[in-house]
Amino acid sequence: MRTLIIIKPGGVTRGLIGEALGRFERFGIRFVGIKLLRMEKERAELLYAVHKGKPFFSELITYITSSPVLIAVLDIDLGPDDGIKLVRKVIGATNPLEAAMGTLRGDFGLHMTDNIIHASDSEKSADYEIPIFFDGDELITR
Ligand code: 3AN
Repeated sequence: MRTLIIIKPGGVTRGLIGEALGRFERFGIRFVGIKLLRMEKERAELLYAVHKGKPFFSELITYITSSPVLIAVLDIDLGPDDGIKLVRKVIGATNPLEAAMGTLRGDFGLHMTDNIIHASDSEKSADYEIPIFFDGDELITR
């Protein structure tokens, strides 16, 4: 299965790219696409479309567009449900204060907005999010 992660502005500016990507690599997860970019407002609003209208929406958009992010597509030798579960286990709970130590958010997250990393939360989200950032021919095929 394939899914998407985004190392958020705080993760990039704090020098946590290697740390974050390394944790996925150690599971034997392969990267099939990687981009460093500064997200435009339009793409950020597409990514977070499900949160439109929520009180934290504008803060989230301002934050994710504030400086470059690293976007990666992961290829995992698991079915969709297990693949998503594994990635969510590596990143931890949304709120860093509740995320377990040993997870990326538990170890490095500061608060809900600056929680270091985004990951698709379902197969459906991954199928929606990947094409926002990658054309099909930009992803490595085996
Ligand atoms: P996750 O990233 O764990 O899947 P979502 O999809 O519920 O969590 O939320 C997307 C992003 O929105 C989170 N990574 C977080 O930065 C932000 N967020 C979610 N809930 C809140 C909240 N109550 N207050 C501030 N930011 C939030």
